[in-house]
Amino acid sequence: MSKRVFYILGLLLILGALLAACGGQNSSNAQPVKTVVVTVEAKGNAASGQGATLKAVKDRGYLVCGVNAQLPGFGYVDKEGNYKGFDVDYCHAVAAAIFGDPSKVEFRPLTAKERFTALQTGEIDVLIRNTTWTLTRDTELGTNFAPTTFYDGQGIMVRKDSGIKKLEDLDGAKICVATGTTTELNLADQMSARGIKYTPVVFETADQVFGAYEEGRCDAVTSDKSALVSRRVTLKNPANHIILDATLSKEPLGPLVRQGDDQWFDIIKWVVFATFTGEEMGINSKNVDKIKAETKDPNVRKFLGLEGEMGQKLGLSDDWAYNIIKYVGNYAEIYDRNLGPNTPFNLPRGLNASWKDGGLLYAPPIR
Ligand SMILES: N[C@@H](CCC(=O)N[C@@H](CS)C(=O)NCC(=O)O)C(=O)O
Repeated sequence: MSKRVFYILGLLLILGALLAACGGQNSSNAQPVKTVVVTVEAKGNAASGQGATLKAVKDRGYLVCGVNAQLPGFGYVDKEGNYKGFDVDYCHAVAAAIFGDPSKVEFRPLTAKERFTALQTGEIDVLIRNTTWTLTRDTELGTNFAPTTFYDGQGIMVRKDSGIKKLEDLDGAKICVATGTTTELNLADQMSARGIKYTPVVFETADQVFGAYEEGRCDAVTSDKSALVSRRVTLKNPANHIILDATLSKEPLGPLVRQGDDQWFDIIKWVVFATFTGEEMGINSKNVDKIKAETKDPNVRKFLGLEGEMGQKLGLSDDWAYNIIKYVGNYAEIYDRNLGPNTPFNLPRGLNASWKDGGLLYAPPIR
């Protein structure tokens, strides 16, 4: 267990003892509330405590962002050796908000199994790697989830000629799955709920999982539907594989930070909201300069840093959101660039549409 988790458990125990001693909130002999100061030691690059992460990032001169390196469209390394993808662009957006320069990022490739430890120990400042928000991860890992950037669900891919059409057809099947994922747990739950017997064939990385499936060592492969669509293009004959209609779970994917630095948590949350807001307001990387020069709309002026000092409230400069939109784009641009009709994935927006178009993306007001 990491030192951080240890300290957090310690804090909970002390708070629990205090509450017990005070007999709860309404007790007549309640004691004055004591402040418990817990020192959290973080190793590696990062710092901890209120405001410490932003300071560490600024002093270092770049953000350290934990990403996937094996998921085309989301987090991968292109032929020139550059990290690309939807999640990777969110790392660039954080860098743009802090430095006014999207390139000030160092990427750390992480497997599903490694990712939480890398965040807990301070090896990375933020994890943006197709990670599902769950209650257990929110409460037991010392991490906080920023708003969901991609609403997903778990799916199953099979060979077209296998005759498998629905979950029940997988009785007795071997199913390839990555360890340390919600995928592994959901599969077990869903199959046991339906009384379907199967053999999980477990690997650590996506390359191993999909490599084994391609070699025919499994009858099916399961992952987030986005990951299936992503990895299908890496198979020899993508058209020979189909994704079943069944959705086994909800997989809200988004960035996460360490607990203990609310300023940093706020920054990551509002970077995500800024990308939603840009789309809501019809402001994108192409028209942002013109709009900034001409607008009289107070909401747009606050968003673009012309009034209201919104950035300073986050510890950033007031053009933080302008820089995100200018250098990385609004949500629609980020989505289309990585997953849209001009990419091999051509993923419909679905739940990932703005609330204005009937989707789930909704940003609180910037005011
Ligand atoms: N969203 C799920 C699954 C995430 C996940 O890591 N999926 C696998 C799909 S095979 C993956 O991306 N593996 C890549 C790797 O670990 O290198 C979670 O948060 O647990």
